[in-house]
Amino acid sequence: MSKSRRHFVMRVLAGLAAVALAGCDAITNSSWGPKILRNGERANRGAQRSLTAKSALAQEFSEADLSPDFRSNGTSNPSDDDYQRLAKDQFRDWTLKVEGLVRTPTQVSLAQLRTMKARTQITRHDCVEGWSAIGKWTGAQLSEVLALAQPQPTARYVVFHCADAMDNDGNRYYESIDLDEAHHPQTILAYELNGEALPIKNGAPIRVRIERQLGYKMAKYIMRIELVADLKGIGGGNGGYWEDQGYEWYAGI
Ligand SMILES: Nc1nc2c(c(=O)[nH]1)N[C@H]1C(S)=C(S)[C@@H](COP(=O)(O)O)O[C@H]1N2
Ligand SMILES: [Mo]
Repeated sequence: MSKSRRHFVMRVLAGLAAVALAGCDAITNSSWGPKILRNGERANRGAQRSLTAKSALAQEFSEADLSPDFRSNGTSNPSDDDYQRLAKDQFRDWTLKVEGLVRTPTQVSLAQLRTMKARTQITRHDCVEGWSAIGKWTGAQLSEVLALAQPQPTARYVVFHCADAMDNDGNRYYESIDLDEAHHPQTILAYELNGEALPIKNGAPIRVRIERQLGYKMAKYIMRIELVADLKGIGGGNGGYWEDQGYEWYAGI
């Protein structure tokens, strides 16, 4: 089975489980594929948001639980020239741009990010392809970075634009979350994994951690953060690279 097919089947199964859990009768409509994924997503998001406080923390683990190796999945080294140039100097010339619906478009270097309020958390990463790993992540809280740029009142979503091209048309990996998720204390721009600089295979110089959602939300190789009112104008319009292939936008665990 191809990778995207396997990913897709796993999401269908998760969507069905969510529908069943919520006791929803969407299945009797015998819808299938992306439509049932969206039904599952609504039930899943609704159930999750009503059962848990907006600020509920994802489970955190201890050092003894760490996986011996945190594997890489998806892109493991973006071949794009601009990325390779930055990587050569340990990302000294990399800056994270924060723009879109903000009062103060901002750029921060890796050194600046490292001086900001940091959080360390040991969490489990679940990939829809059927593997999990526990890692210790350190990074700046996304809320702090957003505060520098001051989102405008019309901003509703935070979009992460990544360095890695996913096809020959130059479409790059991207992901998005809403502002609630962006302000969650465990939502961090991680620059360390297990106490070391984040390796290229896991998203150097930074990748986002969104601990209550599935692995594909955790964008690696982030170059630019854009605040928007609507996801329709970005990529295929569904809020993420995998979402544009039919996966759920709200990928709650
Ligand atoms: N830029 C980018 N981010 C990405 C991906 C990718 O291919 N490119 N893959 C996603 C998927 S499906 C998973 S499971 C995780 C894998 O993270 P890891 O490589 O640190 O294991 O990254 C996510 N973020
Ligand atoms: Mo994944």
